Amino acid sequence: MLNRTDLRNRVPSAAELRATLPRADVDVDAAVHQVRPLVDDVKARGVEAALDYTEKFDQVRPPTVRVPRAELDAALAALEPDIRSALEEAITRARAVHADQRRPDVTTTVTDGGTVTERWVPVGRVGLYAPGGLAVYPSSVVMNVVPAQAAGVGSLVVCSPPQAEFGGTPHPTILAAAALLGVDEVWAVGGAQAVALLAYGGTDTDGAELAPVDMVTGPGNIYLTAAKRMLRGLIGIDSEAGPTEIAILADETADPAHVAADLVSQAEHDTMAASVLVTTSEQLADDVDAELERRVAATKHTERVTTALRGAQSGTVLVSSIDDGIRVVDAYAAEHLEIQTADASAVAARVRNAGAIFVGPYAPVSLGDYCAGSNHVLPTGGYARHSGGLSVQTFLRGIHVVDYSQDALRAVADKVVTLANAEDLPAHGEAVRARFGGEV
Ligand code: HSO
Ligand code: ZN
Repeated sequence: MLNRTDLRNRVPSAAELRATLPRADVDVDAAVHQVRPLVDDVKARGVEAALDYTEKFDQVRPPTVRVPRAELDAALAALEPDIRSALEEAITRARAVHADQRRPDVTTTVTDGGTVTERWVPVGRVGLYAPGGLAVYPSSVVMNVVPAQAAGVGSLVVCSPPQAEFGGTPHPTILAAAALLGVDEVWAVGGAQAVALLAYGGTDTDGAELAPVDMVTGPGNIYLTAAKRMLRGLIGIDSEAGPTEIAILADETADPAHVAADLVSQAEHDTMAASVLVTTSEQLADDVDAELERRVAATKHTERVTTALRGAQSGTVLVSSIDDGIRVVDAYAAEHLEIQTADASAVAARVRNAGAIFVGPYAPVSLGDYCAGSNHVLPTGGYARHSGGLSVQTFLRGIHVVDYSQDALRAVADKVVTLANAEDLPAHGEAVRARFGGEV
C-alpha cells in the first residue's frame, strides 16, 4: 500500500536525505502572489472587503464579523454533555502542562550594582485561528487558547470561518469551546481574509471596533499560511503549518495494527497528509501494508486516506538499524514522531528533531491531538529542525532590563569606550564619558 524506499545498504547523508525523503510539495510563495491583492483589499476596505471574500469563499455573509456573546452562550448550552466533558478534560490536562511551562523572570547580578533581568512579558493581543474546512477543530481552539492564557495574554480573539448551515457563525462546537475557555471575542472570518483583518483591524458592520492584533497563531490552509507569511513582521506568527505528518520509527516488536491505525489516523486530515513508517523490519512493513488494506477500506474517509497514503509524501523506509532509523527521522523532522521499538524511551531520548514525540505502544498521536495535555499545534514541513510547537513561550517576549549604578558603570566605562572606538563609533563612548565629566 505504501511506497517503499530501501535504505538498508546505505543511509544517505543528512543533506541527501533531506532531498530524497517523501514530503508534501507545498508552494506557499505561489499562494502569497494569489493572496496579496486580497490582503491589500482588506487593508484598504476593512470589514466590507473581508465579508466580500467570506461570501465568495464560504458562501455566507455573517451580519457582523464579531459573533454576539449570546451565540457563544447558546452554543455552550446546546453542547452535548459528553462532548462538553471531553473538552473539559482536554482543557484541564492542557492547562496543567502549560501552567508548568511559564518561565520565571531571572535577575543576574553581573557586577556589584549592575543587574540584568530577563523579564517575560506576554504579547498584548493575539488572534487564534481554528480552521473550518474538511473538519472542524474545537480541539485547536483549546490548543491555541490554553498557552496564550497561561502566558497571560490580556486580549485574545478566536477566528474561525463562518458556516452557511449555522447561519454565518463558526461551527457551534468552536463557539462552545471558546466559551468553555472563557473567551468572549470570536470573529466569524476564515482564510487569508481572517489574517488580514486581524493584522489591520477594522470597524464591524454595527460600528464596533475590531482591534488589530500583535500576533496570529494556529493552523489553516495554504492561503491562510500565505497571508501569515506575507504579514509577518507587522504581526508575529507561529511556525507555518503545512499538511499534517506522522512518522513512526518501529522495529519487529511493534504491533502492525497499532502502526497502521496511527498512519491512517493522520492521513484522515488531508489528501496531502504524510504518513511515514521507518522500520528495521521488512516483516513489519509487510504486515502494516496488509493491515492498511483492511483498515483503509473500513474507515470513514477512505478516499481521502487512500490519496494521502498513496501520495509521494507518504511511504515506508527500510533501514538496517535503529541508529540509522534515528538518522532518518532526524533528517525528516516530523511534526509527530512515534517510537514503537524495544526500549522506546531510550530511543526517544536520542531523537533531536520532531514537533512532538510519542513514546511506546500507548501514546498514539490521537492522544496528543486531544487529551495528552501536550500541544497539537506543531511544526510541519521539516520546521521541527529549528522550531518548536505552540507553547506558553510562543506568547512571551523576553525583555532584558538593564540596571547599573554609577559605580558599576564607572568600573566598566573604559571597556565600553575601547570597544566603541574599535568599531569607529566614538559617540557611543562619549555617551558613557559624559556621565563622568569626560573622565574615563
Ligand atoms: N493532528 C492535527 C491536530 C488535530 N487532530 C486536531 C485532530 N484534531 C495536527 O497536529
Ligand atoms: Zn490529528
